[in-house]
This record gives sequence, structure tokens and C-alpha cells, in this order.
Amino acid sequence: MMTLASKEEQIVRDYMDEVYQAVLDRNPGETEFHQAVKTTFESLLPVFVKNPVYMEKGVLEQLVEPERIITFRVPWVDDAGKVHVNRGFRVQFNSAIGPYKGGLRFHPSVNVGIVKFLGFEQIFKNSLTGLPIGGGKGGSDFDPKGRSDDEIRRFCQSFMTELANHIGPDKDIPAGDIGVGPREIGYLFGHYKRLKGGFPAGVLTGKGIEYGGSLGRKEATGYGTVYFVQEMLKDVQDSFKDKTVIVSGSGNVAIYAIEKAQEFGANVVACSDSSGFIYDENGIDLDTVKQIKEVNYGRIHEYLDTHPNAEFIEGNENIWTLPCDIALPCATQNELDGEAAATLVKNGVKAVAEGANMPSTEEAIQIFQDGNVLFGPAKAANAGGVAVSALEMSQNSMRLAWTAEEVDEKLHAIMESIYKNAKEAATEYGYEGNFVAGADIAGFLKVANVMIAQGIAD
Ligand code: NDP
Ligand code: 2IT
Repeated sequence: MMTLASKEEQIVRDYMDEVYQAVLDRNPGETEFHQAVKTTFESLLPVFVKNPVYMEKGVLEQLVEPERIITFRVPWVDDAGKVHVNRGFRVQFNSAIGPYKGGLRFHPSVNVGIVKFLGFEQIFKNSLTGLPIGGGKGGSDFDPKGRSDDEIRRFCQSFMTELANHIGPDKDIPAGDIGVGPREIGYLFGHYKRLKGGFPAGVLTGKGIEYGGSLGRKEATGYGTVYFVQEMLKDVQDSFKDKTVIVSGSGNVAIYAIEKAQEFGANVVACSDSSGFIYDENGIDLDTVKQIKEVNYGRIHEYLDTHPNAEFIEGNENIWTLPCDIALPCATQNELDGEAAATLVKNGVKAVAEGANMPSTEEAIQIFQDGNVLFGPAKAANAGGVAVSALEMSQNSMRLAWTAEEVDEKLHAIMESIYKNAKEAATEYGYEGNFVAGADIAGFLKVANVMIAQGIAD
């Protein structure tokens, strides 16, 4: 006979299966979105068993459906005079606790499913920061690789011509993500300003310091990821000192994760881009990587031009076969699969934290958890970027700027609090040591309670 507890659990499971099935039926082919929803539901099961009100109020059905999806045409002309048409997106997912907030991604793989998975994750991440920001995400299937500065500018202006109708400092505040950095934010902001007039500083974050950007925003995601790992390590009386670290990617998140890990005394021996990875057993020379990526928009193999003793290995599959103590995937979704996770565990990895969004497959996460690896999920570990974006919004509203030290202190405190909240929520709901479940639960509770309090979940 079924016990009462298992009966209640079965009711919740059936409810979640039904909602998940509707997500599959309504959003065919959007595999990344399905993955994000499925893994989050798994974390939330005990919350729904304990608090049936969330089921009664239909919170899940509402959470998985974006408040609004905007899709638009982005025509632009290349340097040779040829017309191109890309597709632009903004998914305004959830505004329960604040205006929509989340980055813009320019990458050929962008489609509505990718933007929805990112926007869905953003709801929980933003809630976890403790700051008043809702969840959103956007982007385009535009490929910036190999494009001239003029082409990038024309594309950004065309993209903003339509996006400007849907965003605003109190409504929806985009920022960067893959393929969108300070240069693109500059062009996007400049065009928004021309269209709308005035000086609407708070409409975008990640701006240049000279025109309303926050000190420390550029560094925030990578530094925050390392602060999160530091908290996990502290709990087991360990630290970054003398650890061997592998970081994938060599973009904004990767560069500043490397910088902070090095500052904490780690030896970072590898990083990558989509063409392959470099291995430098003496430790990555970060100034060289910054020059290649931030200044020249170049390829990572150019590192060998000035560091002939380093190696370049084509392709990304094997970066996780390098023995390391700490692995920080900071490139893109599903870049670390079950096989890679098994190799990392076999090689004795102690901690893994996701600088990127959903970089580990479901199987990889399971393997890390079975292998007792400290695992920092994206929603918690990379929340430092959006947290400092929210601090940028505050500074814009106050028309003043905090020092780099002030911002870093606040970021550090936010990452400590995210760690603590995720840890406590995990313990409370029977998932001790599982920060994936803890982050999902802590992020969910605030949004769900507010949805009910605002009467939008009736
Ligand atoms: P960047 O564009 O600055 O850098 C992305 C890096 O990842 C590049 O090295 C890029 O290589 C590599 N990469 C991108 N796509 C692929 C792919 N399909 N296969 C292999 N490598 C790839 O982006 P960010 O550093 O800003 O973003 C990295 C990750 O962090 C993303 O998942 C993003 O969503 C997440 N994130 C970003 C935040 C931010 O503040 N920027 C905040 C929180 C999360 P290449 O140049 O060859 O394309
Ligand atoms: O995934 C993310 O959190 C980001 N790309 C940053 C979003 C933001 O608004 O700063």
C-alpha cells in the first residue's frame, strides 16, 4: 500500500509530468528549453509536496510560458553592399519581482528555443541575487565572426531599431552575452538614445564606464564564479591555492574567471574558443589572451605566436581530459557531457562550477553528484554578472558611481549570500550538498510567492 507521503509525491509527479508534457507539445523541437524546464522541475518536487498551494495556483504552468515573445526581422547591409536578413528575439519571461533583465546573444545557433532556455534560467538566477530583477533574454542568429566594425555597427543599429519599441529602464533592460560585449552595447545604446532622446542610461547594462557603466561589471561574472567556488571550497577547508584549473572559453566570463583564480593562487593551464583549446603548463598568460580576444577579436591559437611552448589542440572534446582539481566551463550550453564528466571524476576533479549557462548535460551533473564533486550550477555560480548589472541600474538611477572596490565588495557579499541560500534551501528540502536543487528551490520560492501575492497566479 502507498504511504501518505508517497501518495502526495505521486500526485505532484503526475502534475509535473502533465505540465512538462504540455511544454513538449507546445514548444516542439526546443530541446534546450525542454532540458532547462525538466531539470528545474526535478529540483522542485519536494517543494510542491510540502506546499500544495503552488500546484493549486498553477504556478508551474505560468512559469513555463513567457509573458511575451517578440520576434523581428533585422535587415542590414554588409561592406560589399549585399543585403542580409537576420532574426531578432526578445523573450520577456517573468516580471514578478522586477523589470525583465537578461543578456543579448549574437551567435548563429540562436533560435527561439535557445532564448527561451536562457530566459527561463534567468528568472531563477535573478531571483537568487536578492535584487529586484525579473527574467528575460534576447539575441539574434547573426554571426559576428569575421564581420568588420562597420558591419557590426550597422547590424546593432538595425537590431535596436525594432528592439527599442519593447525595452526601457523600468521595463526591460538587456545586457551582453555571447557575441555581445562593450563594443556592441555601445552601438546599441547610441542608437537607442538617438531613437528615444534624452539620456536613458538605465536601458542597458554593461555600458562603458565613461557613459554610465559600472566599474566591475566586465569582471563580475567570472569573478563571481570563482567567489562561488571559493565558498564551496571553504566549507571543506580548502582553497584555490596551488590548484590546477581548466577554464573553457576565452570570452568575457572565461577571462575574468581565469584572472580571479590566478589571483587566488591557482595555476590555470588551459582555455579555449570554438576552434580548440590551448594548454600552457606554466599557466595561461592572461594579458596575451586579453590582447587576442578583447582587443583583436582574434583566435585562441594565436597564443602560440608569443608562447611557442604552449600547445594548441583543435576541437573542444578533449579539454576536459586534462587532469585538474577545478573545472570551470565558461563557453556555452552542453559543452561538457557525461563522458567528459566521467573523465574529470576519474582524474580527481574536486570542484566544478558553471560560468556558462547550462554547460553541463544532465548526465554530466549526475556523474559529478555521484562522484561527490562540489558542483556549482549556473543559476548560482554565474549570477554575479547580472547582479552587478542590477548594481549598474541602481547607480544609473542615483546618478552616481561606486568605486571598483565598493562594487567588488557588494559582488562578493551577493555571491556569499547566494551560496548560503542555495545551501540552506537544499538542506531544508532533503537535498543536502546539492546546490543544483538548492539554487532552483531558493530562486523559485521568491518568484512563486510573489506571483501568488500579486494575484497573477489565480
Ligand atoms: P563571449 O562571446 O565573450 O565568449 C564566448 C566564448 O565561448 C568564446 O571563447 C567562444 O569562442 C566560446 N564559444 C561560444 N560558443 C561556442 C561553441 N558553440 N563551442 C565552443 N566554444 C564556444 O561570451 P561570454 O563569455 O559572455 O559568455 C559565455 C557563457 O557565459 C555563455 O553561456 C553565457 O550565456 C554565459 N554568461 C555570460 C554572462 C555575461 O555577463 N557575459 C553572465 C552569465 C552567464 P568563439 O569566439 O570561437 O566563438
Ligand atoms: O546570463 C546572464 O546572466 C547574462 N548574460 C548577464 C545578464 C545581465 O543582464 O547582465
